[in-house]
Amino acid sequence: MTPQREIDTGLEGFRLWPGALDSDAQAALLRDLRTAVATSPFYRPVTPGGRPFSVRMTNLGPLGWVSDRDGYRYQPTHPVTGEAWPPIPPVLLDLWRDLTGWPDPPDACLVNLYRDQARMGLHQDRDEADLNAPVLSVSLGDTAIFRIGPAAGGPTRSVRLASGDVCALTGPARLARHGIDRLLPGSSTLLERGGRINLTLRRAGP
Ligand code: MD3
Ligand code: FE
Repeated sequence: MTPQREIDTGLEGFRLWPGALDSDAQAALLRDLRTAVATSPFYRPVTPGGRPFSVRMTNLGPLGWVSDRDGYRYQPTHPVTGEAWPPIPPVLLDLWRDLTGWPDPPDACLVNLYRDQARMGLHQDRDEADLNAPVLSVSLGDTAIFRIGPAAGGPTRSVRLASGDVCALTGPARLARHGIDRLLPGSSTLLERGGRINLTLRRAGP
């Protein structure tokens, strides 16, 4: 793996390591994901209002984030198969330990699949029991235009997240408003059919 160089984002608590995963590490992680989705497929959740997300999702780890007519929550099983989520691959547990230094390992990893026009509106992540624990994100595939701004509202900035980039949301950035405006199609050849996968490691449970 290439040495991890952190860049200054100018946004307190938003830490970014461009190219933290080299192309071999990206390909290896993609193989782990293919194994996981064989039993825990991507599906399309709906919002509490009943609108389908444009992003398809699955999860890894003891807990997974789900959304349906009853709301948002973390649960131990896949809502379609009823099975436990597959384990979080060791390489992701190592990244979490090395980059966040958080004393406990993540207990949830949401996996988002973006194809074509998929996007994610501005939101906050606040369904986790301990909102002081960081979130760590790994991007694979086409570059995304990521938008981030203060928790209280106000001006947002846009940041490109490319394949192999890893970012952490810590401290004051943990409750930042953020979303994905769009992809840059054809910017990566990692995924055979194009698109992007984002993995977010979290501490969800108490
Ligand atoms: C800032 N995912 O899964 S990753 C999400 O690319 C989510 O799929 C986006 O937002 C994606 O909730 C963005 C970067 C990211 C992840 C979690 C955050 C930024 C964050 C949590 C708090 C603040
Ligand atoms: Fe989010």
